[in-house]
Amino acid sequence: MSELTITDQRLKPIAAKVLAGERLNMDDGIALYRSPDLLAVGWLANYVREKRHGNITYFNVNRHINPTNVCVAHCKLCAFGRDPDAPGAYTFALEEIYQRAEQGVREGATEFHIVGGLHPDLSFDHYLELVRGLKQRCPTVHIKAFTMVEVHYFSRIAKLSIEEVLEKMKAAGVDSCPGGGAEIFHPRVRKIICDHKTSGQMWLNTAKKAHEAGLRSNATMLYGHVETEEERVDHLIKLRELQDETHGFVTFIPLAFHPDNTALSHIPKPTGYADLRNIAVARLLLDNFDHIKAYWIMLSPSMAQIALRFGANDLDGTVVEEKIYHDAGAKTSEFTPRAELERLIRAAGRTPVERDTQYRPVDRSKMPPLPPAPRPDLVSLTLNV
Ligand code: V47
Repeated sequence: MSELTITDQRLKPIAAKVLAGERLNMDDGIALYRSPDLLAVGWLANYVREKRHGNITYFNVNRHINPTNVCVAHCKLCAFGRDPDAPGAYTFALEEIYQRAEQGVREGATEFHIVGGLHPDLSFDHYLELVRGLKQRCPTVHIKAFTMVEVHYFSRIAKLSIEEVLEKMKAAGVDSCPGGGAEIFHPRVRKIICDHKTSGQMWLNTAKKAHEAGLRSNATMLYGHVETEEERVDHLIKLRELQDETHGFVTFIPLAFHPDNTALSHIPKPTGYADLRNIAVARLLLDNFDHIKAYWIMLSPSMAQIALRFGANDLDGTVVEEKIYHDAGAKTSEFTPRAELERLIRAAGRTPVERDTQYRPVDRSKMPPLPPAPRPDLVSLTLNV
């Protein structure tokens, strides 16, 4: 590693704590966000990252599936959700989801990442059937499905406790949960960007119950809209406190707000500087999280590559089809092949390791050959509900 050079005197005591492996506090977090010396903040985050993971950078072969964009939440931050009869509203039939999943298997996917809108007319049983059908058809693929917001919504529509919902999800075949819907926990911010959604406290309670039920999950933070630095640090510390209790979080993913086509389109996009700082501060504050993900779809492949020197140790996956960010103006591709992810990681001076969802290395030479013939293009089957 290069030498640490600090031009901002306020960072010196924080650097001493990081080098001694001591926990950072709220004031340290705020100082890291406010420091003009981004390179020193990045150096410290990279120090922690290399201590944990050396040169390794993980990626996976996955497929995102968004079963519906119909959503009752109407979050101002979102460009994806639609009313049932609005132009562009869609709900995939189960058969269409299975076709997409089977195509994913032929492409070598080890994970399905499933997140959708809060549909007013689909029952919890429909989602359980979706998962059961996926598990039956693709038994070796890890199903990472439903955010804490969806879990909370299922409990309301099915009139079941959160614990009962989680047990039924597990029994159907859900293996873990994605980290979406966390946004910023502070009520002031939620009132502006996602007024009708699950509260921050409820998101945390639900994650705690998921971990207690044996489902591990990811965590996210949406930055670059109306939140303050204090509210970001508060969010990270709340995640760290829950992780101390449950050790159920696998990965943290900072998500940059994309304003296009949202009710907050007047807010400018976060800059590259903000992207790198959020990765770095997360790595430094979340001392009990193993992994920090630079989600290339959200950051762009080039910025995600640089983030691998600012604390991130994972790029996420091949993805294939992505709607939430692309509806909000993301200019990235929806798919990056495995070889390109490896090339990006190597070009950043890191060692690529394909992982499964639990971060176990995937050895393709020991796996059965992929099914040969790709199926013809999917026929669009729209469910009228
Ligand atoms: O919860 C929605 C965010 C999230 C916008 O767990 C937006 O591995 C920016 O959580 N601009 C869903 N962000 C995506 C997500 C995720 C992504 C990748 C990996 C994992 C994981 C989880 O996307 C939402 C919300 O925070 N979002 N709209 C927008 N306009």
